[in-house]
Amino acid sequence: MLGNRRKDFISLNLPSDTREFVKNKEWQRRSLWRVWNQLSRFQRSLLYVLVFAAVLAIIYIMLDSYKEDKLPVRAGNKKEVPLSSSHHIVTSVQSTHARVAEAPSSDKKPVAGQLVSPEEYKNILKDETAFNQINSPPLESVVFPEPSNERQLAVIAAFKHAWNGYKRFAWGHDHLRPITGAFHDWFYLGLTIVDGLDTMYIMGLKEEFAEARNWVAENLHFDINRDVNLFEVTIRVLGSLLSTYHLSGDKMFLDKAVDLGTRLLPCFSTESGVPYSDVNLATHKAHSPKWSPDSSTSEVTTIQLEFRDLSRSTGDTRFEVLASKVSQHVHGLSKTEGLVPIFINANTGHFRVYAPITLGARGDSYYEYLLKQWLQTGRSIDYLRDDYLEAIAGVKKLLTRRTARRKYLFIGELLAGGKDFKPKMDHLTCYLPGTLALGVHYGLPQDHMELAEELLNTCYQTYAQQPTFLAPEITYFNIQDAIGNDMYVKTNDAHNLLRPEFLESLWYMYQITGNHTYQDWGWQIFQAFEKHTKVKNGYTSIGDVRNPLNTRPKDMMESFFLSETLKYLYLLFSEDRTLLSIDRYVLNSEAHPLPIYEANFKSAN
Ligand code: DMJ
Repeated sequence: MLGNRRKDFISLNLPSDTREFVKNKEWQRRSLWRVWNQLSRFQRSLLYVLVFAAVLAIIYIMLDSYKEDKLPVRAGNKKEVPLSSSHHIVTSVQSTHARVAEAPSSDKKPVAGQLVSPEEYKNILKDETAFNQINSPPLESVVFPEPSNERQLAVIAAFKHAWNGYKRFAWGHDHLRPITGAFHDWFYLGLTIVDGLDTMYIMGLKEEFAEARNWVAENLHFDINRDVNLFEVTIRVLGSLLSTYHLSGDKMFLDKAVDLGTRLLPCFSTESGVPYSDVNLATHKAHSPKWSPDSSTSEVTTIQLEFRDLSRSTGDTRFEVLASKVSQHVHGLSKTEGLVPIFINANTGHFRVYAPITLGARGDSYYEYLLKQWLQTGRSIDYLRDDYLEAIAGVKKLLTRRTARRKYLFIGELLAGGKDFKPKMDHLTCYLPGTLALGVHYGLPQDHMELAEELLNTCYQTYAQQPTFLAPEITYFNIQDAIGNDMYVKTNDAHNLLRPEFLESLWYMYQITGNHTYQDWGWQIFQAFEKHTKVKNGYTSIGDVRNPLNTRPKDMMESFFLSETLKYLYLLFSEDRTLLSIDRYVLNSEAHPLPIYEANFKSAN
């Protein structure tokens, strides 16, 4: 009898989670079947019609809400507005803006796994109407003042030194190997040229900018049969192309950005709308990382500034719609006091619950883009600000501790789903003081500034306590022994990759407070780079910040050294604190400035 039941059940071909239910209620089903058989032909036809009408109604409602999301965007007009200082800068003021694609407040929480169905995704990709209408008005170019002091000139000299080495040994390749005079490729996109574009523009390096511009126009092609990482290519390449378009007014950069952005869209063809981490730019095949079924949380939530700007610069809403849905989706997931695990599955849309919680690698810029998206959209999307505030409260409550001796405040990590605290801080986490200060500048709680100042000091100590005056990649903190050192570094964590995060924070703090100490700290670090990382043909990452006599050079100059590290130093040393004003621009995670849009968008339609 049981065997027969199983057979019946299989022939119905129901999903497995329904089986138990069916087994228990089978007698009801059989009687339903009897009732159905007893219906007249007319009655059955009537039922068919009713079901069909209900399906049609559902499809109609879905299409309607889809159209709502895809109201066309009008590209904005730019106008030149004089600043109080000696230079003029083109503002980001837009006369018309994209309708904000997100839910306006947190009460519209999305359901995990249902944001962009494969069908909806296909429809979004098929809709090229807006795409064909790209007709951005020409922008006027932004004019930056000449460098005004010795420190800025020294940074320019450093940029030229790095650029010359790159030109000589690695032109057209992603990275320079400055010691062996060789190159390194990662995505085969000339990363150092592209990532450095807006830095050259801001520094006024006209000749270098012209040669880079020519290379981009002639040689930067995206039809390459290679897998690239969605996040890295978005922040480094898409971000820089858009930023350089806004600063220079040269539409060639926007055209390249459109080509790239379109090739990245297949990443979103997942069940949940959370993107895959990688995509082949030529075949358009997207997939999870080779080493894991999951995407990194910070990666899927650190593409929104760029995708939104691409939509608003072109009138093609697809980019903003797809990227914004990821933020909405993550907003709807449950968190630990606003803090997120560092892995998320693109198919299920769920976090890997027992993954670590950290503001370092794979977690960092999730928090950064909550605030920056809120700013980019003219502070109009409440849930982004609210999630940011909740997360910072969570950081204070669960992640901050003080060292045993000098009571330095630091941010640690939570392991095992929040159970274990690890007193370890990545250098990457040193972006946070700057982000906190930026939020305070825009009216967020003053106690965030106190947290920012304390963390900034701890980050400074991670540099100052090393004999090279350079911070390691990871620092551990002593929270138990009041006699021992406050900080220690493990051999495997002792490298310095020429990273920018602490300098980034110094720049925000200087722009906001005007405190010259931050400039002096930046100068000390610049000198340490000069002393320990400068080599004949550029600057190199080093393997050990603890030993000035043997720093173990790694023979690698990453593109972010030109894009971020030298840019933040140059801006930090400016006498004009608003050389690149945080009231007009929001900088992406790779230091590429993008315009801030007005909140009160009114659709022209
Ligand atoms: C950069 O590519 C970006 O700043 C990213 O957000 C983090 N890592 C590097 C710099 O350290």
